[in-house]
Amino acid sequence: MKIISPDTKRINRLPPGQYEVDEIPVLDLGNKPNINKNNFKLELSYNDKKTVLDFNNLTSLPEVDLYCDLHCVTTWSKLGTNWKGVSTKTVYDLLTPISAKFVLAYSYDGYSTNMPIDYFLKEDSIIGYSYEGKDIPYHYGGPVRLLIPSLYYWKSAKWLSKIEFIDEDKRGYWEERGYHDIGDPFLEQRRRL
Ligand SMILES: Nc1nc2c(c(=O)[nH]1)N[C@H]1C(S)=C(S)[C@@H](COP(=O)(O)O)O[C@H]1N2
Ligand SMILES: [Mo]
Repeated sequence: MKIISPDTKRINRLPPGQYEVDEIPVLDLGNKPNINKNNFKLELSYNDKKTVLDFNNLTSLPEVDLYCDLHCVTTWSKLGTNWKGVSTKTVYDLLTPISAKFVLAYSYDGYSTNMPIDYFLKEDSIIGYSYEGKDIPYHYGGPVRLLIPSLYYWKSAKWLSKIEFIDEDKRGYWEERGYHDIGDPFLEQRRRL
């Protein structure tokens, strides 16, 4: 299934305060996690419900093609990127029935980031494993990264390790340091006020 991110259909695709780049900058904490397709595991949890997927389990789920723009809070935007992966809804449904209100995503480099469940479950939110027709390069968060095009790019956790579904919001790495709990680029939700 082909998913076109709704924000790519705006007349002005560039959110306020952003400028366009050609190459996607590499931005992360600088820890280099030892993770690849062979040792990859993704844990899903909600209270005491838990499921673990390896790379093959993940890529056996229905595949989606995503076309989206990326907006980093440091003001660069990359327009028109192509990814493949699994819809976040597909993965969420593996734990069904649950009624979580928030998500905290964790990564193999110690990173984490939170968001409301409705952003996590948007049609263009995916768990990605391919970028521009190839495996996601390690420096861009491969083998598997989260992609939440409706929010600033810090919500798109690279080297994804765990998705915790929760009822009460819990802050991730940048959110604990003052960044916004939602982070909609078109509303310029950069820092908490
Ligand atoms: N695991 C992990 N994911 C992360 C980060 C990080 O430090 N660690 N940084 C975030 C930030 S601030 C941005 S802008 C994007 C950058 O992704 P890129 O390096 O592929 O451009 O990853 C996000 N996801
Ligand atoms: Mo960022």
